[in-house]
Amino acid sequence: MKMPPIVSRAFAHGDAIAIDDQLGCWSYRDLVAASGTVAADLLAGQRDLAEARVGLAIPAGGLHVAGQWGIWRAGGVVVPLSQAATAAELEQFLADVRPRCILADADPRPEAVAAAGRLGIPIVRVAREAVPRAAALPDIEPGRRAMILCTSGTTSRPKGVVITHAGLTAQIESLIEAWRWSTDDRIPLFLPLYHIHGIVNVMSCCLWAGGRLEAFPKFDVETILRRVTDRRYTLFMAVPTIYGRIIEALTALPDDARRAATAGFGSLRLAVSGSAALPATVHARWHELCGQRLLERYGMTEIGMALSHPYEGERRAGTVGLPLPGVEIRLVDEQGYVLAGENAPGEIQVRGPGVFHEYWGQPDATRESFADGWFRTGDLAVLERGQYRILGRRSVDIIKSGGYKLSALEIEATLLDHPAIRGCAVVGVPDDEWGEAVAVAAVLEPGQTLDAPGLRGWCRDRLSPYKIPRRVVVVESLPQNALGKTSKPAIRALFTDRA
Ligand code: MCA
Ligand code: AMP
Repeated sequence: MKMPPIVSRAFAHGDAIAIDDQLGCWSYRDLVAASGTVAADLLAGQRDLAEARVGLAIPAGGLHVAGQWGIWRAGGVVVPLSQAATAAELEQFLADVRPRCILADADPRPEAVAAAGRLGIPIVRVAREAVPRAAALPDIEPGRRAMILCTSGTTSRPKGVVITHAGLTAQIESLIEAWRWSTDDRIPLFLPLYHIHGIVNVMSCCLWAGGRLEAFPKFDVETILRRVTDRRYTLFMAVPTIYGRIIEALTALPDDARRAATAGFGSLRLAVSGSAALPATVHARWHELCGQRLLERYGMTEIGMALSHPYEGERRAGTVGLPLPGVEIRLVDEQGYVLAGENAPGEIQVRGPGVFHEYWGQPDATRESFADGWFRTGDLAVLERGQYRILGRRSVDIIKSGGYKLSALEIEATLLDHPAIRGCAVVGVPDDEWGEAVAVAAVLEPGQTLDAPGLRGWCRDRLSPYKIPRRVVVVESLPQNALGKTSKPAIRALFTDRA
């Protein structure tokens, strides 16, 4: 029988501890057994789910993995659901992907229950103490679809990124090799499990290698400082906002506690930053405090990880290194010419077995996102002294905040429903904590007023917390460019000039 490779590897890891979570610890054997029960229940006598989509709304931990592997073993496609999304956001994504059911633990988020209820999608509870069940399981060929992730794009509606089993395997094997994962590795998992960073780089690589994962419901700086001081981990992966918070917390500690905590971080064999640009100041301060150079890497939902500082060698601040194993990179200028050599900026295009399969139900968007078989990332970079440096994004409508990719157009479409707003333009503005913060310039209906706290309150049921505008400016009219379109650079200047 052909199993998803991560599951067949788990058989070999046997009684080794795979996960510590709120429910205790799970051996690899436990995960195999629990995922077999999930698969048997999902199949309910059927031979193969034949790529039916199944939502996954279980917080990080053994039960989440049992759900993910169970869906795969039954022949289904995993659709991880955001743990931060509002019911309206979930409903939009679920209506597009149409899962046959959603796996949840005993206490699903009300937002997921509401969205599923409105669409008539059943919620299936998964429990650790479920009576073990087994079923004949289908062969899982590598080319089959494995996962659909929700991503923001430059259109206002989010898209589903479809990744195959072969794609996931390629992404994982590349990182295992480059970052030297082994059975001795121990890593905390606090990143959300609806993005590649948490799902692949941390969770799947660790379980593939036979390492040990400690799962937390979310990032909490005090808990992490304690655990790192106690030398619980060998590896650490996070977004720049989290490194910024750790530095702030370390700096505020009394001398003795700081020395112990920084020695803990310094003893990690590797600490990786990614999902957004790591400010050079954070890179330098981390080195000053912990005596260690952060490894920065660059990736995207559609391609997995593409570029990385070397494991051994120079980790230059402001750069993201070179292509990872199995990944091909080229830079292309605006006329479509492939750039050779250094110091010529162009769009990053990527080719390799880890690149996604398709945008769910959007063949045109899929076709348009490739040029001669190369995926067009929309990110600009330059090769300088042997390493790539990211320069920014082509589209002003993509915002990166706290490591999350946001669509300015999606946020604008929601804000236009606000009774006081006649027109608006959303931009990302530089922010020390979040990388970029969401800001909106709004034109109001006659006689109306608008302030940031009031708008935040109104947004709470409509947008995930990180999409809610932090800064608001009311304008008479939106500045326009020479073509008569809203000028986003002019709108950004409204905020940066005031800062
Ligand atoms: C939350 N808040 C924000 C933001 N997020 N304010 C401004 N900008 C934001 N982005 C506000 C909330 O509304 C709330 O405000 C307060 O901050 C605390 O919110 P909370 O959700 O508790 O925040 P947190 O738990 O402290 O979260 C910060 C975080 C989190 C840990 C940095 O954002 C995070 O886990 N980010 C990682 C995302 C990630 O993994 N991205 C990978 C995707 P109030 O108190 O007023 O309500 S990218 C990817 O996968 C690609 C492939 C790649 O390259 O990696
Ligand atoms: P997502 O679509 O959520 O996977 O986010 C991918 C985007 O995050 C990329 O297209 C980049 O714009 C950005 N990104 C990821 N890693 C880095 C990095 N190390 N430096 C700068 N930007 C990054």
